[in-house]
Amino acid sequence: MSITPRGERSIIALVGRRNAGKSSLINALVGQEIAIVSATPGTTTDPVDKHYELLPLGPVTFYDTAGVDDDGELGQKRVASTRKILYRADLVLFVNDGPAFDRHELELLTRIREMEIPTLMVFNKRDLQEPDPANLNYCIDNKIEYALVSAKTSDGILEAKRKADQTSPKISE
Ligand SMILES: Nc1nc2c(ncn2[C@@H]2O[C@H](COP(=O)(O)OP(=O)(O)OP(=O)(O)O)[C@@H](O)[C@H]2O)c(=O)[nH]1
Ligand SMILES: [Mg+2]
Repeated sequence: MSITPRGERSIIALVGRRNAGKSSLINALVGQEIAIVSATPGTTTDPVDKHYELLPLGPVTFYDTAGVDDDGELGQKRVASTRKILYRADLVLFVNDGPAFDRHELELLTRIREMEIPTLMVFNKRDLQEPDPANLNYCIDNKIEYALVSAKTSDGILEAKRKADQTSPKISE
């Protein structure tokens, strides 16, 4: 059982491309529909925080964020908001739904590594497709733990929670 330091909630940031299933993953992790999900890319705009008691991690605050590939002037502002969240994150759940990482994802991954934030790569939509081999290699080369899940069927979600707990020493201490 994990206890958060200083009695604080641990901050978990969900990042990734639009439509990757970030909001769906929050719902699957907590087993409730607390985040808005839709097939329209760009559904989550400003970072949304949700408090939850998540075993085995303890009390957490999820930050659901806008897609890192959001474009245009407004999109750029949303991406900047996502980046700000990183400064507060104890754990990043990086969500990818199959395709090879694009430049937005690679740029964000580099930043996250530079900031040394514990990261679990979550390959979502495994009911539809396997992750691109290049993405798996990226994780292996950079020693990033990963989990394969379907937020839709909840397949792999328990294992992802266990890995998230192990990935974040700060949360598990
Ligand atoms: N088949 C399948 N569909 C999924 C899965 N996870 C999410 N989806 C669908 O993918 C679409 C996008 O899901 P969201 O959770 O809204 O994705 P998001 O990353 O929050 O998207 P934005 O907020 O637009 O950035 C929705 O139509 C979901 O129902 C999954 O594991 N399997
Ligand atoms: Mg969303």
